[in-house]
Amino acid sequence: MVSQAAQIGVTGKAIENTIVTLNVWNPRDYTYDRHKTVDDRPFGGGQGMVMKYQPLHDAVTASKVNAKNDCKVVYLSPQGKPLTQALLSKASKLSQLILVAGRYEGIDERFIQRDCDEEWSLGDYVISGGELAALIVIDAITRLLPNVLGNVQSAQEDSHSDGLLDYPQFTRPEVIADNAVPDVLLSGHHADIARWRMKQSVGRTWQKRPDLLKKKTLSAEQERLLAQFKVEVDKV
Ligand code: 9WO
Repeated sequence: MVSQAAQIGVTGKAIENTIVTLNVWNPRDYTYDRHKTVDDRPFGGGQGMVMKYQPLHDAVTASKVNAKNDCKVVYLSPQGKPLTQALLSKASKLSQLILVAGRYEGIDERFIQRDCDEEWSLGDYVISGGELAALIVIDAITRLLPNVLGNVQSAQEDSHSDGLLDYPQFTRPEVIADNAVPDVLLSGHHADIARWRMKQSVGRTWQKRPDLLKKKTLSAEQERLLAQFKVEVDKV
């Protein structure tokens, strides 16, 4: 599923251009019993099954042949550290990243302790397996690699790279029903447009994600624009 989905779009192009290599290891290929068993019943009882240590360990070991020192093993789970653009940016500089996708009700804790360097979470929700989470990480990291996005700047200018949300975007037509594009964007005044966009970015972050603003120190200019934004909100 992961390799097929990754053939599409930006990740597919990056694979074609050998900017990134994607390999998939199936722990089932590292089992030695007739039924290729990767799961077993949990000690202590309870519902469901747990992934066994040995097939996971052997699959990760196999994926590490030829690995350099800057290779990390990351387990994707709801118990992980919340994933941020900063963590992704750091990971994009590694020569190899091994993403472990769990299934069933989880994996033997000793694999996380002994074989994984980090545990990452995409958010506080549960999905049925780690593969979809791995795809998201693969996509988010690939687009940060040099020469993947046409415009070198666009990954840096994204939402979250500076800790702020994006400003609103508009394209043709200029008017939809009674809803017109803000005048400033049609003005051709590049400095005014940049100021308006910065005001929208800090303003929207203040409105929608105040938690992000608390982590950030705004410049004097950004503080001024935010104050202006708040005044304009009050007027509406
Ligand atoms: C399933 C389950 C069923 C009954 C009681 C407790 C249970 N916990 C789980 C569970 O967490 N299963 C996980 C499924 C096992 C590891 C892989 N799975 C997973 C990864 N679900 N969600 C993620 C995930 C990964 C990264 N960011 C957010 C969620």
